[in-house]
Amino acid sequence: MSTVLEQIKEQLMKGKANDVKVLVQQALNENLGAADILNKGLLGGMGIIGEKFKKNEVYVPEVLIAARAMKAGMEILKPALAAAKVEPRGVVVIGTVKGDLHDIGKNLVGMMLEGAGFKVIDAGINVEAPKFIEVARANNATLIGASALLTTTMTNMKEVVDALKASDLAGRVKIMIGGAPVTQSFSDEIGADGYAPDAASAADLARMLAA
Ligand code: B1M
Repeated sequence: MSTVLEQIKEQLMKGKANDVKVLVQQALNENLGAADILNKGLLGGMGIIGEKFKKNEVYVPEVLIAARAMKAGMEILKPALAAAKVEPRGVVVIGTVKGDLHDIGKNLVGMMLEGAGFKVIDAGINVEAPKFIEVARANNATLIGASALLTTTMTNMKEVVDALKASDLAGRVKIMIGGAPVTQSFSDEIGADGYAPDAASAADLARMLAA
């Protein structure tokens, strides 16, 4: 792999946003393909951060600064991606369910999904089931990602699953869930398509569900 792509990966993992910007521009000047800069450079670095996060080798702050560096690199890369017609892996609508105002984990999931090549539409916090469906429909989404941090609000995830199944998006859009009190058995019980325990696993799961 080209040295500049390795450097993008390394500086992204260190969260050096300015260096990542300069390196992405350098890679473009060297006529490296936009898809390679994205996949082997930026997403490569975010993927490694995700794996380290799963193994508790890095923590939330490191993931946040790496994601910030990725965004900085994306700003430079976006026009070249558009020109090369590199499409996102899919569109994911994320939100925290009705009654729940916690958004730190949801935002982290959004960043890891972007780091995995998805376009992320953030529906926000306290999102009612019909709004998830509306936003998914309006954005031609591939996936819905619902987050809950309270035992009293995780039950509202079933409303989102049921609303999706009753809608015209049934069978076309999948739903994954997560958040501290959520488990795989709860996901099975309410009929979601998948559960992820952390943000990096959410990106893996999204890749699988969107394949
Ligand atoms: Co709240 N709160 N809180 N709170 N709060 C908890 C969750 C609680 C465990 C604290 C406690 O009592 N020990 C407790 C819940 C108890 C329960 O239900 N079992 C609690 C409570 C009770 C409350 C209030 C009811 C308190 C009150 O007012 N009496 C109230 C509820 C408000 C509401 O939502 N309606 C409340 C309010 C708040 C603040 C506003 C003060 C603030 C939120 C600020 C914000 O989010 N902007 C807050 C905070 C910060 C917490 C704690 C301290 C931290 C949560 C957090 O951000 N963690 C939390 C205690 C704790 O966890 N130590 C607590 C870091 C974050 C990175 O982790 O969100 O778990 P997490 O996300 C992880 C995974 O869960 C997963 O990936 C993330 C990254 O790896 N994940 C997904 C999350 N969403 C996913 C979606 C996926 C896949 C994976 O797919 C779509």
